[in-house]
Amino acid sequence: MPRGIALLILLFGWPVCCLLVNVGPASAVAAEKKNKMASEPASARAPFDARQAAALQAVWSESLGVPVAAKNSLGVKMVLIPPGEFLMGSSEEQVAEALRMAVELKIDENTRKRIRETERPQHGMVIARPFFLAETEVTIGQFRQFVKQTGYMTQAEELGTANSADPVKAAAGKGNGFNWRSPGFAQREEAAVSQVTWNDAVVFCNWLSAQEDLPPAYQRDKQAGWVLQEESNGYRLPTEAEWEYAARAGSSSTYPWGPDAAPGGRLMANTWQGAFPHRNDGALGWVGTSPVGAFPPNDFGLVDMIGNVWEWTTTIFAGRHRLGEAKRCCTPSRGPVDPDPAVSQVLKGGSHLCAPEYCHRYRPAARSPQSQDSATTHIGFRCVR
Ligand SMILES: [Ca+2]
Repeated sequence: MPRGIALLILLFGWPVCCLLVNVGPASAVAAEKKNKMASEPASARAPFDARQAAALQAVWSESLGVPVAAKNSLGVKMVLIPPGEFLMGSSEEQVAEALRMAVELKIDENTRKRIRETERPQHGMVIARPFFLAETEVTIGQFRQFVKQTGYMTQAEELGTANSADPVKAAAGKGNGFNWRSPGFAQREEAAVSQVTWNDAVVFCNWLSAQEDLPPAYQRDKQAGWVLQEESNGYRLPTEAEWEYAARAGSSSTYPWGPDAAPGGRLMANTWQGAFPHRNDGALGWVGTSPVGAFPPNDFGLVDMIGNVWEWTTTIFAGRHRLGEAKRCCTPSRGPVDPDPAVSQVLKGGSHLCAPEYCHRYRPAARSPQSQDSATTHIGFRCVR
């Protein structure tokens, strides 16, 4: 018996493993399907714990014949995320709790409205196939390699402006010269890159694909701009569903690590510490972005999914979760695509600028709209393939 299957039996019992030998009708197509099902491990079904997450990764790793985590050409560790089902969005209880907290902390009505509306309704989501997600956000050092090789200029560099690192001065951000090299605070090569637009992120993903002779995930169309190539296995930005599923890593709690933001006082993510926006004590001493991996990993082994920088996704923002759309997610929906101020992409995860009394968004269910041409100190990205 393969070691992975034995692990599944140990953790989930025989009923789950019986799915591995499901029998279908006796036609050629059904036989092929049967063989596929017989050879594929069972999908994950949230909630599951750290031990189960590791076992699922191990059994899928064995089935696919690839490591659970392996470095790519850029030295980025790509982590195998097994397919599975989970509840996406916030439960009614979690929304009520977030709103109770919002009232207590006197959070503005706009933020309350977002919590009240955008994370609902909670709904089942199926991630139909395994994928590989970068362990970390793209770092300054990695982005520098891309720029060095291509001579690429980010949109903020071309415009000569980006948002200010100081939230108090953010409104006066025109012509400030901030960009990924100089976001407005000191940063190390291992820090998450920021001040990059959705467009910059797409170009980076295509470059990374080219490094590995993979077809580009985005192709430029004169009318439509960047168009996602669904059949490509190149690097791209994750869908919102992929991102949330990977960030939860089996957890159904408010935070991936449990119900409390800082269990026992332990900081779990790079979020604003202090009285926003006038005093920032820095999370673990990091003011602004932190080096990736400075905070504990989640149960899939991913770091900084919550906090540090918000992360671009390939999903277009809608005010509520659209239940009418196909539930079997993984392949992103087609489109949008050029940097268009009128189109907002979903951001996930919250950032170093997120304080409880300001946004309370460093939760996997939280989502924020951002126009494709925005470059700010608190938005970055990671790639998937
Ligand atoms: Ca992040």
